[in-house]
Amino acid sequence: MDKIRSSEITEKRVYVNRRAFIAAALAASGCGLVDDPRLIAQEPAVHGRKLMTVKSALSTTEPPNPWEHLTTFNNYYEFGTGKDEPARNAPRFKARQPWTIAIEGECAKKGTINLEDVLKGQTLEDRIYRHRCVEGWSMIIPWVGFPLGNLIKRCEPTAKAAFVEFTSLHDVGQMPGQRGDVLEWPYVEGLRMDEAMHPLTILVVGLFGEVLPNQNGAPLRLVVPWKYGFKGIKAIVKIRFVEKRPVSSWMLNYPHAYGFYANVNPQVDHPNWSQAVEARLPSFFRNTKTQMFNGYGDQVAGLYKGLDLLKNY
Ligand SMILES: Nc1nc2c(c(=O)[nH]1)N[C@H]1C(S)=C(S)[C@@H](COP(=O)(O)O)O[C@H]1N2
Ligand SMILES: [Mo]
Repeated sequence: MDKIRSSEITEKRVYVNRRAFIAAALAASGCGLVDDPRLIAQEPAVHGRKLMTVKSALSTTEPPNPWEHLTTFNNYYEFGTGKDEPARNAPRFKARQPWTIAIEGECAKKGTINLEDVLKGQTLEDRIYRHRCVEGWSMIIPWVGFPLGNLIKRCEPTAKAAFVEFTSLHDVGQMPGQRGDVLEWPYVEGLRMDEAMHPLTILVVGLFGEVLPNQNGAPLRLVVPWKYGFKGIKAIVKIRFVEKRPVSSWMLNYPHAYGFYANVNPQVDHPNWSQAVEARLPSFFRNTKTQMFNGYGDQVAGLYKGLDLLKNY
């Protein structure tokens, strides 16, 4: 008993010292993404700044794609439609300090919240998820994040809040892709409230245990692993609770091809290609069978009982 106690004390002292060290490192570097000690390297990281994380039981055991790959093959039309363009154009992007998120609509706690306040009291988890892009490629991605539901509860949605709408930053000066009209800007996505509250749905601030690179959606993005990648909206600046189903950017611009649900479904083809198979990068051969709900059916199929998934795609 005594032994346990003294080890706890030691743990605590180490923890406190580490916090002090982190705070000092932050002051010295002056490069905080947000002014939260957990977001600053307590030790030099390979590509940037390391996060304090815990492992998640909800991770897949498949080996992740390497950092190089995850940060150079991206979809982020604000920085160009080429897969290599976000890696070239997004590093220049400067996230507003502090990064604020507007909380609007059907909730008691409307207002503006700083990212550092969002992160206060959150445990950041390493979540290794399968990622399936609607275009037919897939990767294994080690995200760092926390359940979106934790933030939603703090907003105290009203009984009328049936959906959650997310909006990305609109900043034509910093996002060259917004000068074009491949999509209407800003990028918008939405989830049904029960999808948003599902424990697999996370807000992401990191990759491979480090601070999220710009091309992957820094400083804050959504990840919903049983849906096509386009649901994973990047650079989130607004979260709005609504009664009616939001119209997402891809529904608005290409309604014949993109529905609201965007559940990974090998039986519903894109108008121009089959969704039955996928190319697991770095292979470009579509020889991996796509799984219903991207393999997360055991956890999420219950959300869609009674819904015709051939019509509600
Ligand atoms: N704001 C914004 N978010 C976005 C996109 C985008 O163009 N703009 N592309 C989506 C698509 S289609 C995919 S597949 C994922 C890619 O995320 P990654 O580059 O981090 O893997 O981001 C999604 N989020
Ligand atoms: Mo995608």
